[in-house]
Amino acid sequence: MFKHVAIAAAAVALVCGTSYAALAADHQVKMLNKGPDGKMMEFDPAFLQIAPGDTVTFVPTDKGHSSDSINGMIPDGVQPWKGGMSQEITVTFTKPGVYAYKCMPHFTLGMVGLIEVGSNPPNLDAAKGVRLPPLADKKMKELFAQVK
Ligand SMILES: [Cu+2]
Repeated sequence: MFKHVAIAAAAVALVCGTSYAALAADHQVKMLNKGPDGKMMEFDPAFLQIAPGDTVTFVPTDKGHSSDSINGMIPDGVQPWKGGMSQEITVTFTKPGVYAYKCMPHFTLGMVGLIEVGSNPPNLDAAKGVRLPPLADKKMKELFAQVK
């Protein structure tokens, strides 16, 4: 999966040229046993707003976590990602919208995150309509509140 994502990112860089690649930023999200606010099992930062073309690298600062997109909570036509346990994964985001993701083993403990690509995400209502486990739902509502 990581290999596939890397190839997609290379293809984007090739199509758009070096000037575009130079503008794109990489953002890091740490996967932690204990978040900055003291809560257990968190992505840090759990909410990110980025520009189309930017990448996000999920860093296994602590082991035993993963980053997987949540079905129905990414824009239509976008390829889902599944990072694998304790693996670093870099995902390129080209299409505007919201992208929600989870840590597979800690989904029910509320270990979820949200990335907003661009602004006024067209799939916001669709993403908000997806049912999540109670703790994940609570956290996701906090994250949705930060969408511009
Ligand atoms: Cu986790």
